Amino acid sequence: MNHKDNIYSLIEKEKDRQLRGLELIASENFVSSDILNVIGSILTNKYAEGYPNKRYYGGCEIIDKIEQIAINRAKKLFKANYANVQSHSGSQANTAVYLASIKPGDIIMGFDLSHGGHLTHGASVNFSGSIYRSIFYGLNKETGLIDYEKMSLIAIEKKPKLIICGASAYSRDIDYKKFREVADYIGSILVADIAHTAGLIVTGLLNHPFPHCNIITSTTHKTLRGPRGGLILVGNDFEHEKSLKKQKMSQLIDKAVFPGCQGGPFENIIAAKAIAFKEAMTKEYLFYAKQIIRNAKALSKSLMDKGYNIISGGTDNHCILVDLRNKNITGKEAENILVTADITCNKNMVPFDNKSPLITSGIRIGTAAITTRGLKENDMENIANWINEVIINKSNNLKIKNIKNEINNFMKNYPLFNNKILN
Ligand code: DSN
Repeated sequence: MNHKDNIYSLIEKEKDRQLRGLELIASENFVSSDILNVIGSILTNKYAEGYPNKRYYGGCEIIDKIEQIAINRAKKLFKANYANVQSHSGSQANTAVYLASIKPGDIIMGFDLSHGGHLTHGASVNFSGSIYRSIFYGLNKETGLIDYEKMSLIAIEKKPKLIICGASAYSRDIDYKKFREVADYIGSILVADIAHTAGLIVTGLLNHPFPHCNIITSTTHKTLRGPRGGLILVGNDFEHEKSLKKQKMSQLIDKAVFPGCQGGPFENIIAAKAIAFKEAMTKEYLFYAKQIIRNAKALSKSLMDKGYNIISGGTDNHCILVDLRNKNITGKEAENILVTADITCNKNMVPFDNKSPLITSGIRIGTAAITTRGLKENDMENIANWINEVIINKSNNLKIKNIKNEINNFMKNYPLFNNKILN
């Protein structure tokens, strides 16, 4: 660290890093200036434990209105009858949903982490895999698609109390109806975690989990392009028996978020979520969401043309999972060498990977952030070229430096998204 560094100078350096490079991390994005301003507003000063009109602190009259606007917009955007906008993250949203709907020791069924699922879907290193007994479904080895048949057989045999669908690294759309059929058959609660794809779902570009799923959890900062945070939604509210007492699922979730697993809500973030929900209802956002998918399809095709193996042979969403096993490079090496050329992505397990999660055989690429910067389909061939050139010249520092310069000059043409006031 440079001895002159301080937090402000480091923020400037980070801003330069974000602007000059190609941001391909599938879970990242760039928020609008409105959202950034609201995150940095004085709303952060206020304690407001509880819910609108039911708080444990005085002086919440204005905060109540803000949170209510966020709730109303979330319900409208996701076609839900109930929304809780207080979860600090997607993981905390999932924590609250489990707390609301099942008991310690119950069986949950999730998407295998090494096939594209998330830690909170039952991984042994996560609370979800230690408090609950987890079982998993995964991909078909040949097609790279979710093996719905096997999922049904496992579920019917083990009868999980809760099934969670949704993914962190799956590039295809999800057939929620198939999950519903199984959930109905065994009487389990069905949850969709749409953290990655929320923005593509609310614009109608991907299948909507409602009415098939009972509950949706999400983050607000990936394709949805809002502040870093979580969200819980219920389509049709229903009575649920927990601890011999029947209560509405919406009430159980409210209690599970606060006081169940969180304290005071971040009202600056909740206000920023409200802005993001409104942005996501605009025509401009629909164009943006369509472009995310067009870019992902074009990039996936360009990489395949260069001999890269793409899991499932393409993508329906913002995400591309590249299997590097035919390229003589691990995921870890690829992530590290790409970052030296200012191409940021993350190493990722590929299905049936024989390498550890710290090494991996693949990388995950996403197009949400570069699409916000304004890149279009015809730029994807360039990006595929740069990725390929860096990987095949991994020991050639001069070549990589030249590519980095090319990328830095190219990205100067795409200043950060700056949208109009939409509050
Ligand atoms: N870390 C997020 C992602 O990158 O997908 C999920 O929590």
